[in-house]
Amino acid sequence: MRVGICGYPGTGKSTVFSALAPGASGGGKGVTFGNIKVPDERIDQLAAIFNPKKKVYAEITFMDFAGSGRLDTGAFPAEVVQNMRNADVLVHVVRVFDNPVLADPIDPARDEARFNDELLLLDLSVLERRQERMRKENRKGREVEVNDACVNQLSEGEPLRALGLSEDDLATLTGIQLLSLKPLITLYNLSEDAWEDPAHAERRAFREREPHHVSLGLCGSLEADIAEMEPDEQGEFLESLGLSEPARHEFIRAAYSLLDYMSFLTAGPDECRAWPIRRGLSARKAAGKIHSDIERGFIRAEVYQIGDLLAHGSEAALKAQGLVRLEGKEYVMQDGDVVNFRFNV
Ligand SMILES: Nc1nc2c(ncn2[C@@H]2O[C@H](COP(=O)(O)OP(=O)(O)O)[C@@H](O)[C@H]2O)c(=O)[nH]1
Ligand SMILES: [Mg+2]
Repeated sequence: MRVGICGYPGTGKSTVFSALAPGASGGGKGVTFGNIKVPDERIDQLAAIFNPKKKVYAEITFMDFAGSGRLDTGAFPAEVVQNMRNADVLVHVVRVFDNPVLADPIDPARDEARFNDELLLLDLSVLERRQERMRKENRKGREVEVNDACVNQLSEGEPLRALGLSEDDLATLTGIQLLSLKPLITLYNLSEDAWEDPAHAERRAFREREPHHVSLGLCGSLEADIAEMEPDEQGEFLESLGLSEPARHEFIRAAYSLLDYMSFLTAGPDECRAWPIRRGLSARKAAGKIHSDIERGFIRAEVYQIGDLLAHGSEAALKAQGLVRLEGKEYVMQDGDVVNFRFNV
């Protein structure tokens, strides 16, 4: 999962980035990448039983873009837009702290509106050009209807993510990387005072805003400090602030629920591993995440729930109890399924 951190200058994007992806360094053209492992106690539980050579957690790649939107017009530089298009999820960092180098007052509602309008305009210009081209080519069918519906939605000032397009309709837009179609996390970067201020309670809490749009708050500079601490030091500090976990953990859950992600698991003497997939994926498609040969040569999946394994202690015990199921290619994968795919090539 690639998470793009965007926003206006001095809103704390780089600070939030270092809170979410501590210790990151790798760079690209106008973007810094930071990979983190998604904490998952199930991998540790599997490892305690299987003693694998390797533990592999799901990963998230955060991207901190070198450029920001313009404070006056709201527009983003072309290079930043290009980088935004490569993200699976957009994070809009909204400033709710006093930045002494900015004359610009704190105004979260204005910043959100400015950002949303910018995404709509960028998408509209892409889709209007496409509409024009399809008209010239005298194209007909669902592809044209979906494009028209999108242009209407944007013209009414609404993002494409709220349009509720079906999988088939979405497929007609493959490869266009529309920005207002991407799931959005509005991330309020609160000062320590704002964090404690009841007036900002709504911004602090995790909230579902619209379809595929959630918001939550954190205190960026504090979280960046927390992220740099040793684990036991971290625990004490969080406790002293009345927090139960780093904001990063809440953020990861928000991103997973937004993308409707879950993980299935594989376990054996070589590795215990989490595989992130979209909810609702069939066993055969899920097998393809591991290797295309396994998808192509799929025979069946041997599946059990990790909870059953923990209750019975070993695969052998599960088999003896008849708790290992044989599932076919259409089986819908469930969160916490431990799977062994049978296939031939
Ligand atoms: N008080 C306060 N200052 C912050 C916070 N987050 C960032 N800053 C400061 O705001 C300035 C801009 O932060 P930076 O992360 O570079 O912003 P960017 O331009 O959006 O990447 C820096 O001086 C940060 O120390 C915060 O949560 N609280
Ligand atoms: Mg920055």
